[in-house]
Amino acid sequence: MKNAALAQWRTGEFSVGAWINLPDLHNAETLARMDYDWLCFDLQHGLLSYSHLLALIPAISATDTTPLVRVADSSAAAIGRVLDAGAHGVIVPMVDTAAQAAQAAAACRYPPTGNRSCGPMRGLLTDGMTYLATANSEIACIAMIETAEGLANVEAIAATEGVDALFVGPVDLCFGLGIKPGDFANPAFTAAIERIVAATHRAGIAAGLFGYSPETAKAARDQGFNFVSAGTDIAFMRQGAAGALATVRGTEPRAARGGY
Ligand code: 3PY
Ligand code: MG
Repeated sequence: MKNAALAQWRTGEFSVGAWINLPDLHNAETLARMDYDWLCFDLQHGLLSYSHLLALIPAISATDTTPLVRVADSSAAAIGRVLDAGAHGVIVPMVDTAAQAAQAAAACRYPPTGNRSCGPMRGLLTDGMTYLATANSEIACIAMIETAEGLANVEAIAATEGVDALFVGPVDLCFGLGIKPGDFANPAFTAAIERIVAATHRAGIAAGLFGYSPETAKAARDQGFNFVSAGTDIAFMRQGAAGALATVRGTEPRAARGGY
């Protein structure tokens, strides 16, 4: 196996992904064929279940887009199952400590490096036994920094062996900082972002951000991030649908509510 997104992060190449919250094959395939570098299937918050993942990962494997999964937590059980289904990396939410980051990194790697248990259903199908030899260096472990404790420990988390990148969850980070959700211009938020990016630079790993809009995702590049999600499938649909309605009716559509 070859993890194209991880290769980009290792060489410092900027990459753009998208977030998948909907359990629909055609939806994921469409985005994968639009040249997104990676797609992240969200099992923490999205509307997907593990059985959806079993169809979604093969569906995009005909493209060069790297399949990542945001898991529910840093446990070996949560991480092992999605890697066995063919994910090339995991995004682990709410990482508070270096010990938690080390637990996640170990769950991503076979012994002697880590403690991942053997049973890579999809890897064996696509790569045969070579999978076992290559997986440790190709699977990406990405720790989310989005809590006050995670921010306090960010340098130690970034320096944890086996962590390939940090990833910012902006709204949970607002909660952690005690500021209004979405107040991304708040100096406390800006300072936190600078500290997180600096920690990744010092540790020689990549920095990623969940973009709540294409504009914030684009601005993240100038802030030193290496990879960003440009939006979610639901947001793309809402933006496209609102734009179409506005064009046809010639009036602003009702403010759309719904998933992020
Ligand atoms: C956050 O904003 O906290 C996220 O994790 C985005 O999904
Ligand atoms: Mg979050």
